Amino acid sequence: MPFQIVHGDITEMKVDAIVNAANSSLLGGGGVDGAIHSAAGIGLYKECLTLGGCETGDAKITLGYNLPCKHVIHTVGPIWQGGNHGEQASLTSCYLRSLQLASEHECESVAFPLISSGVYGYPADQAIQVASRAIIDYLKDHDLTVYLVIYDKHDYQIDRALHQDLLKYIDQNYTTEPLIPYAAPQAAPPVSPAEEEDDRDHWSSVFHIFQRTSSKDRSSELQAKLEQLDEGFADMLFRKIDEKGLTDAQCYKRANVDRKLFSKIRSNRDYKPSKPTAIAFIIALELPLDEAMDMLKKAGYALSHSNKFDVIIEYFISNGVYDVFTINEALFAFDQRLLGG
Ligand code: AR6
Repeated sequence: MPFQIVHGDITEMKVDAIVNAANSSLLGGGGVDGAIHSAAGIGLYKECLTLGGCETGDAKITLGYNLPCKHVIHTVGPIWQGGNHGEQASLTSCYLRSLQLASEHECESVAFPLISSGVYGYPADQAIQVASRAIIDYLKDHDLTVYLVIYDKHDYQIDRALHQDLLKYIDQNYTTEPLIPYAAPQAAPPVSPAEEEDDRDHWSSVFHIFQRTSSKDRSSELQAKLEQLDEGFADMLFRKIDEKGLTDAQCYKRANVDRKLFSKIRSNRDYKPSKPTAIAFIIALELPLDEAMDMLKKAGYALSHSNKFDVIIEYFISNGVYDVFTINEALFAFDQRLLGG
């Protein structure tokens, strides 16, 4: 998935590069900087000594040493001073410069912490917005997988009004009851050995007659049915892409789906996507709920009210919100799987 928000410790990310929220000396400090230096070991500190520091909004790159990543990109975020001192532009620049360095060093995957949102005091909700916007913008023209690693889940807040509205919708629509009332099976009455023997004889003769008389008819009937299959998921996807006048790239980028995965679907029309991937395409195509249900069915899925993920998706489609990243922010806040593939 090109852009993913994950919960965890950035020092454990197995990616090509992780980004460090450093200070201008680049010689270590507290927070994520301290965690990265202590996990990487003295080699990182020695290389940082050669870099000559770094300006706010800029970035420099080193090796990863004992970390599971190849590179560490060190960037210096702005200190929050109320928001009117160019903080947003500096923070955007941190993401952009880091991503440019990652591309120059042929990194295919990069993980960011929430730069400036700790010691430097940038309000976490605004820091997430700046980070997401900068990353999504960059991904419009670059093939890269980018993770935004949220260390403390409390830092993560979506828009308050959206959150309230979603809670209300979930409350009204989410049910843990099955949609069809469940009837417990009745215990079968005991069967005597003689009755069992009769039963076996009966079914075995029915089976032989069925096999002898109708196997030819049945196979041609089945053949005919197989030749008249309904349009499949991939065919509907490609038809809709054409109808909407989108290019393939526009579609998979809007869907937050990796180019390689999209090529797989292009070359194998029977490809069965995962449910979050199927929904990501539905969102990219901006399908109304009835068409969304139809397309999901073609991939073998449905939306149900006994699944929180489904209720959240239904909420966004019903409200005409077709931005995968906004939906993913909400899914993340409610601990659900994210869209894309
Ligand atoms: N993995 C991912 N994120 C983390 C981790 C971790 N292991 N540890 C903390 N965070 P901060 P800043 C999150 O203070 O605000 C340093 O001393 C944390 O929850 O590390 O840019 C530098 O040397 C927060 O959301 O960086 C500078 O002097 C985010 O990382 C100064 O702090 C950033 O918090 C930089 O301050």
